[in-house]
Amino acid sequence: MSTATTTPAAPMAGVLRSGVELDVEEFGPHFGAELRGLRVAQASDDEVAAIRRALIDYKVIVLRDQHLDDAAHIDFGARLGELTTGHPVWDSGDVPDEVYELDSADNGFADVWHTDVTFMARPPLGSILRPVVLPRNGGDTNWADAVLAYDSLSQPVRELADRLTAVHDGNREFGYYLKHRRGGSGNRWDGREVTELAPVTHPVVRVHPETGRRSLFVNPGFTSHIEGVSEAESRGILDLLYAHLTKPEHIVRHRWRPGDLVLWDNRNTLHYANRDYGDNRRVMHRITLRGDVPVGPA
Ligand SMILES: O=C(O)CCC(=O)C(=O)O
Ligand SMILES: [Fe+2]
Repeated sequence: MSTATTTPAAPMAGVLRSGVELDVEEFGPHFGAELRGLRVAQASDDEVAAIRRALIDYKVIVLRDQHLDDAAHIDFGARLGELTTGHPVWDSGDVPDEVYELDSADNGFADVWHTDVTFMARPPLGSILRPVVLPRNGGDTNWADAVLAYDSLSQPVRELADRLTAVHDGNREFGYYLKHRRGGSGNRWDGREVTELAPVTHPVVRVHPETGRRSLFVNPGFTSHIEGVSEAESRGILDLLYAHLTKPEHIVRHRWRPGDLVLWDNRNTLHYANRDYGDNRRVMHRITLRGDVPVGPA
């Protein structure tokens, strides 16, 4: 059974959110939207609340022509929630503590499907990303809707997934870096300095704390294995879920322009940045909102 839609993006002017009339262009029925006519740097409290509501409704929100700097990026983020440090272990250098910089010239790529920082007990609620240097072309970012992916599984597989837990391990990606480039002292995360990356366990199906909707909460970037099954079973289950999550009809793709700002709900999406721009440079700045401990179905 497919949940695919071939409807072209349709403008849906005048969607009422938190008392504010938003000019919304939906990318799909429940996933992805551009909000038009907003200036986040000058947004009223009602507009900020409406943007946050739209983030819950659409999971990925695009705002064009914002042209923020780090300070304005951080100010806007802080109006949406509590900010974390940029990353638990990565040192982004000459940027504010809240900013995580991905610079292609410093091996900063995100060309593996992942959900941000799921290797910590409390992964971020959401992320807010803006381009600083864009390649001439290429470098689009893709997001996958993990709610739609859960809902479009067959019932027996949903029921299997509901009962599973998985280990997420940041050592594979950042362990060497933490030990050897940071001398074992990373950044502060969740009130503590990160000195090691102990693997954490999360439910394979996450219940969204605000909507109650279930989503698949595993990702190729950080999930190491499913607990309580054989290695071969774990590999097979994860491969099945990853292939399903990344079906084209579960994905929106964003072509960046200078001035863009994209927000995503990090509790029920995955993302992937295309590495298709040769030797051109691409620099992105991200901030993240503090999240909670993922909860599975009862
Ligand atoms: O560079 C991108 O488009 C996405 C990078 C990324 O994974 C992130 O900011 O969390
Ligand atoms: Fe990411």
